[in-house]
Amino acid sequence: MTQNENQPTKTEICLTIAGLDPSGGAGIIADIKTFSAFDCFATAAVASLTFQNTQGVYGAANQSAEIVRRQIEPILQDFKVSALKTGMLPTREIIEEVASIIEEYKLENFVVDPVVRSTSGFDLIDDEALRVLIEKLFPLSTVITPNIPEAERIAQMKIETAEDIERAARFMQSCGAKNVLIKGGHLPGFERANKKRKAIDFLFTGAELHTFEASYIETDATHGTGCTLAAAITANLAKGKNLFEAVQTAKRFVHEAIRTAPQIGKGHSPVNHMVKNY
Ligand code: PXL
Repeated sequence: MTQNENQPTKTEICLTIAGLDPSGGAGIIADIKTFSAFDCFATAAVASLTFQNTQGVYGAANQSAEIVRRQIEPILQDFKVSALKTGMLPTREIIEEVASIIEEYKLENFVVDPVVRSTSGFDLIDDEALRVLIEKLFPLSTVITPNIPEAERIAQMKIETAEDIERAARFMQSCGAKNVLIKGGHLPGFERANKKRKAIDFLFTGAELHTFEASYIETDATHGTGCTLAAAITANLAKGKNLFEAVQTAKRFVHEAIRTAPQIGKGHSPVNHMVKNY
């Protein structure tokens, strides 16, 4: 492409409020790359600076609610943010601040990834903060995106069957979440139609249930898959897709991102956030 072919670009602006994983696989860096992969302009506010790599999370410097607000307000005073997502919000104070900012600025297209624990078992939120996240952020959300362990902790029940998934989703809707996407990737052997393991996600919208299937990829390259899926949904909502289309596109994107993961690091490799052709 010659330089004259470059035209001013029309772009939607997305915001992530989440943890920073300096090793680049999860959190804000995953979100920024994913927004960019969908040609959205990425903005970000750091709720916690984590210390980690592909092998584990070693700690986190949580930010104050004030520091979080001071990052977000100048962005909102300057830009029209078309969609936003939250990831790791470690404290009650941060969650309350984020909820009031969303209300003050009347932000729409809000994806809540209720991040609870890292794959390696590090607690990313305490019980009180989780309770406030449910109470304050679920009612403001367009969709929430728990995986099975997160849904189990939120609904305080064991999830093993399709009925359990539905019960957990209905509970989360009763807490104010309009739409609930439960990611079934952690369910070994669930709904095996033809013996091949599937990664099935369940989207509950009002009274309806949609399922999204992909073949299960046997791999360790799963660092940041949740962040990447939620960011991809956010970008697609920003671009005007409806929730069903946004989830469908995001699911295909993450499947290909896992399949083409760079296989770096000694632990769980990050996925390929900039994957093409999904
Ligand atoms: O995948 C959950 C997650 C989200 N955000 C940050 C993380 C992790 C898991 O480690 O570190 C910043």
